[in-house]
Amino acid sequence: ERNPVPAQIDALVIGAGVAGLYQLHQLRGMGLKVHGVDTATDVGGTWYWNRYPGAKFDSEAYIYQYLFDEDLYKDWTWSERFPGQREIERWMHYVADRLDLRRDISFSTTITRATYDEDIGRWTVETDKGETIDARYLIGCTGMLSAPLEDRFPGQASFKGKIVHTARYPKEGLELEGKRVAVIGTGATGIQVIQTIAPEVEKLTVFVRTPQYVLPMKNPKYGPAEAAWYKDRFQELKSNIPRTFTGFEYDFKNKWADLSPEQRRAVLEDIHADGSLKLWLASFAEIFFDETVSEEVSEFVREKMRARLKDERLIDVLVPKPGDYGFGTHRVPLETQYLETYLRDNVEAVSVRDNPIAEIVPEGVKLQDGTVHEVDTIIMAVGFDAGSGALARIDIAGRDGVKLAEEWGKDIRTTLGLMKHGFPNLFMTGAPLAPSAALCNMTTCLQQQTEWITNCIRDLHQSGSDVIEPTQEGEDAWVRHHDETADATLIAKTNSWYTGSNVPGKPRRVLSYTGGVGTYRQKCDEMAASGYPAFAMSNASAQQQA
Ligand code: NA7
Repeated sequence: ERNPVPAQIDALVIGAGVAGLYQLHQLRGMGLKVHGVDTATDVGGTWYWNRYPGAKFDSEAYIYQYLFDEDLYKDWTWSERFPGQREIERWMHYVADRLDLRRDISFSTTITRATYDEDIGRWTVETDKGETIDARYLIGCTGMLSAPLEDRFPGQASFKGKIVHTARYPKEGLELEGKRVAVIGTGATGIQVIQTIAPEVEKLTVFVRTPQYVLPMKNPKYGPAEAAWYKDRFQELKSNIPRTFTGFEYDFKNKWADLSPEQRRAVLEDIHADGSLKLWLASFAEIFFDETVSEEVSEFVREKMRARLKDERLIDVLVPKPGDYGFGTHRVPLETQYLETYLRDNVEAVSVRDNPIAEIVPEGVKLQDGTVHEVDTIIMAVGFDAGSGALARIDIAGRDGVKLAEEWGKDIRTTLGLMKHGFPNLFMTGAPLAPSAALCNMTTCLQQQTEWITNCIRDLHQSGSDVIEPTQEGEDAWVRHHDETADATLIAKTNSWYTGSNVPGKPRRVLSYTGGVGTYRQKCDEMAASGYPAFAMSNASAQQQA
């Protein structure tokens, strides 16, 4: 049964994933009348939608959990270091049950339009069910990587077989056994799909455009000893994780210049053997800034990859080339026997770097040179309109009827990644110019962002106001700081969803704040402690009464 949406509330939370659930819980705890909506039929967000074969964490499960409630944390036990989607989804259900959240969420409900009324300082929000909600605050917990690029190729509708984007993989699954399957894309998603389905399918054809740096995952099962090991450290995790550079349990400790070549090699080998993202997020911070260090660490990873692939043609297709881009300037995927998958007889890697996919035809995938790869099923692991995509797909009109999609279509700007000038009382999480999936363990960042929003609304009310909006100057200052920080990194020079270059026409900007999770937190805290100098506050209710 779908919960009806209330007509008038204090806050509407869009999205029932990691951010939305906690946001709802906090605002409810504050005594606000708050309601959640989600297009999905249940909670989970990313972990509801991404049910493709092999979907799993690349963050250690015990650091992906919420840290705001010790019992909530300790009463859940993971089965392995990097669990899969089913288990993560069960965890999210556990959270929703424990906090009794579902009663305040309308599922199967999509927000189509939101219009700000300046006279009353409130949002009028419309759903696809024809309902209207009048809300003081609109909070987009819509996800950083939740707007899939579903219509990627001409001719998709003509395909005779099944064609799916990984983030819309059907709940009941797809029959892959005995099928000729194409996977397009070798990002974190494609890699998980490829290594998982290869043994099942008759033939797997992988279309590879940009080869990836990959790191082998070590995924031990967790028993009572491991559970005790992380649960006993709850307080330590709670105080350390939010202060690291990337919101993981580890941080950069080594300085490249302080070590000899042998010592550097030893550090890299040691960290590589950890089988986690540590080589990326806790080896040498210089990989993000210094071309020489970047190249040396990149070569270290390429060497590991070449040794596993052996075959020269596969190496050519699957291993990044010097000068392409550096290790860690794109999202680094963890993998399990991913490279070895290409050594199987039923798996073919097709490079589409110089001979791109031209269109989908009824029989399969057609390349620019006219070659058609005939397949029964196409799995598109082609990614997302990251950061701005999810909110921009809603028709949001702020002050003076200004449209968010149009603004972001010209230039993607926010203040602290939490609000946008021209859009009073619209808060967002996982949004552009805040730390996010690019360089942050998502739960760490989303907890901090939702907590900031909650505190902001509390401060606003305490100051006798009910409308808040970043000033133009405030926003300019954040964008400037963000850009200066981002432009000092090698990430700014690369092409991927990190810079928006995966979406044709999207204005280019490093989408994620690169100054570090701990630093960002400090800046957010200072903004609040100093009375929100980058924001203007007012009281619409009082003005209305006057
Ligand atoms: P990504 O990382 O954006 O990867 C998308 C992949 O699809 C990537 O290999 C792309 O190649 C490829 N792609 C996209 N369009 C095309 C076309 N037209 N032709 C060939 N190949 C194409 O998305 P993921 O879902 O893997 O990961 C997203 C995030 O989710 C991930 O970072 C995690 O944080 C979770 P390209 O590199 O553009 O050449």
